[in-house]
This record gives sequence, structure tokens and C-alpha cells, in this order.
Amino acid sequence: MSSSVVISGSGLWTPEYSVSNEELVDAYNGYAEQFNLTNKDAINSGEVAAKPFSSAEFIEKASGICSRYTYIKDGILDIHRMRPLIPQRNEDELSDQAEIAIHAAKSALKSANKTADDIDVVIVACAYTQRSYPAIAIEVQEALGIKGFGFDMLVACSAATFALHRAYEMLAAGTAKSVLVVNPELTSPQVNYCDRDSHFIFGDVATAVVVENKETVTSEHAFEILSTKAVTQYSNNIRSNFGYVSRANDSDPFAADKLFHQAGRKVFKEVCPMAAEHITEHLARHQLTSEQVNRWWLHQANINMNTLITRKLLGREPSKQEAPIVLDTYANTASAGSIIAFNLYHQDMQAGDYGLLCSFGAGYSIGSLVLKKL
Ligand code: CO8
Repeated sequence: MSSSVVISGSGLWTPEYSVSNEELVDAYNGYAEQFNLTNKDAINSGEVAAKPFSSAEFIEKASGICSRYTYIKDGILDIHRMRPLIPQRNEDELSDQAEIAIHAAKSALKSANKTADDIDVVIVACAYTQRSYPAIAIEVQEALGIKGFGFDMLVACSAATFALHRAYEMLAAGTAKSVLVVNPELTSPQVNYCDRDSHFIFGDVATAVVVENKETVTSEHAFEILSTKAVTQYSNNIRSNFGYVSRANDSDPFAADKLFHQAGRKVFKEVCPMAAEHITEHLARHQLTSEQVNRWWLHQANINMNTLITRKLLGREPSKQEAPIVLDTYANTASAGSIIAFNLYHQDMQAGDYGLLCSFGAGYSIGSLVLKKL
């Protein structure tokens, strides 16, 4: 291994539009009322299940989410549509995802004190890409004028940490000089706004991180990556079945199973102990205990999940400063959640402080990095 590998900058792009729980619940309940009226006879005969009503109080209590940002608000609150209205772009225009990725990438480059010439690898890592090819990463690479190579990788909520894992390995192996990892999480097209159990969970955002060798770092706030750890374990409890074979299946592309759906309770019960055990093992690799970790940048899935995991690790409730939560305004932003927390809550840390970045989600997949402030 040549030199230490360092996170030298990060960027965040927040959409202009925000949707409150109240707005979302009003739209959903309006849709449910209309659905129940239209399907009255089928509901009465037991053929169709009535749509239950949603509540803003439930959402905040069960998830910690008060509002979420959306790339486009049009259509989401329209009870006759219940999905965003994103105009299709021509092939000679920048794709939606590349556009939001570039906003975050530019802000990460600035914070790392780097230009396009310093970067030779671009990884676009997120839960979905809006097309199969050409890769969004290559589009971002071209738009930013980066020479080298780029590729997309999908690992649901763990895409960002798994991509940082790849970046770390490339730097450590000497096959890259500096890697730009970007997470354009455009989740709203895959949210089922007609499903009471999940209509409130997700928001859109884009984050980015620059990873380089310690010798080339010139930024103010840099963190050495001490190590990375990843694990996956197959589970059907969080699924999205839309894919390129859907057309050949002759199935309904608007069917609920094509969108995000989950057995939320099971996920909660199974993922929390997995994540806590994973983190404990990872810290032990460095002879560190949870009490020595100054900052926890955890995946932002659900306030109760985050609280349970940190309570398991620390044996007490962490302070807001120790384990920042961004769920209230950003909601679950798939793989970007822990990076938003990192981006917003690291500048106060002192040289020698430890931080733990960790994602957990669909797959199941868990990814973590132990970081040390330079
Ligand atoms: N309003 C009112 N009541 C509701 C609502 C609502 N909106 N939703 C559910 N209820 C009702 C239920 O029907 C249930 O009623 P009953 O007791 O009569 O059956 C009651 O409230 C309790 O429901 P739950 O048991 O489901 O409620 P929970 O307290 O478990 O909370 C959660 C539900 C918030 C979903 C919770 O289970 C949870 O957060 N689980 C963790 C799962 C999680 O975070 N998953 C996200 C994983 S994301 C991921 O991996 C990313 C994939 C890629 C992202 C792409 C996005 C498009």
C-alpha cells in the first residue's frame, strides 16, 4: 500500500422544492377517498381492499420525517397523477441525474480544493440510474472535463459507502490518483405515492465526495480512511421490480411491485442488529470502542432505527452533535443520507477525532468506513 487514503472534500445539492407531511397526506387522503368511492362495490364485495387514510402525526412519530425535498414537485400532489411529472429530455441534453450529480460534484471539488484535471475516476453510485447506458458517470465525466474513466454502480442504500470502498481500493492499489464519487439520488420517480405505508419515506438529493492520497491533499477538512467494511445478505423484504425485462414480462409498468415496497417491520427488526454488529466488528479491527468514536454519520432511514443502533452501540442515547439526524428535512435519501450527515456535520472536528460512516438497506447491504480527522 502506497500512502494513506483520504476524503478531502464533499458536496451537497438540495432540490429547490420541499413537500411537507401535511401536503403529502392531504394528497394521499384525497386520492384514497376518490379510490374508495370509485371502487365502492368491489370494496363492499371484498374483491378490492379499501385504501386506508394516512396521517402526518403517524409519519413523524414512526419515521422522524417532517418533509422531503423533491427534484420536481409537479404531479406528486395531483390526486389524478400521484407521481412526479418530469419532462423527457432529448438525447443531446444533459440527463436529469447527470445534472444534479454535477451540482454536487462541483461543490465537492471546491471543498477538496481540486479541479477536473486532478480527478481521473468518476463513480456514480446510487439506488437507480435513469438509463442503462451510456453510464451517467461517463456523462458527468464529459460535462466536467475529466480525463480517465467512469462507471455507475447500484447498491441501493449502500451505494455511496460501497463506492467509497472501491475508491479507497483504487487509491491504495495506485490505479487512480483521485476519485470523485457522486450520488444523484433521484428517488421520487420510484416512490409509490398511492401506498400509505411508504408514500412518505423518500426524498431527492445529490451528494459527492473526493477521495485522494494524503500527499496531494490541500483542503482544510480532510479525513483519513482507516479502513472499509462491506457485507451483503439476500433479503426479499425491500424490493423494486422494475427493470429492463419488465417490457418482455407483459406486466403493468405502473403496478405496485414495480415501485419501492417493503416489509418495514421485518426490515427494522433484522437490519438494526446486523448494523450494530457490523459496526462493532469494524471498530474492533482498529482496537476502537464505540465510546471513542466522536461522530456517527449513519444512514438516514428512520429515526427509531438510528436511535436503536446507536443505543445498542453506546448503551445510551447519543447527542445530536454525536449522531446527526437529517431525516426531518431530507427524509430517507437512499445512499446519500450518511453523506449528507457527513457533509453538514464535520467541520467542528479536531485532528485525531474518529468518525464512523455507515449505510444499511436493501439487499440487505451494509457498508462502513472508519475515518480519522487529519
Ligand atoms: N399513516 C397512518 N398509519 C399508518 C401509515 C400512515 N402513513 N402507515 C402505516 N400505518 C399504520 C399501519 O397500517 C399499522 O396499522 P395496524 O397496526 O393497524 O396494522 C400501523 O400504522 C403501524 O404500522 P407499521 O408497523 O408498518 O409501522 P412502523 O412503526 O413499523 O413504521 C416504518 C413503519 C416507518 C416503515 C418502519 O417500519 C420502518 O422505518 N422500517 C424500516 C424500514 C426502512 O427504513 N426501510 C427503508 C429501506 S430503504 C432502502 O433500503 C432503500 C432502497 C432504495 C431507495 C429507493 C426509493 C424509492
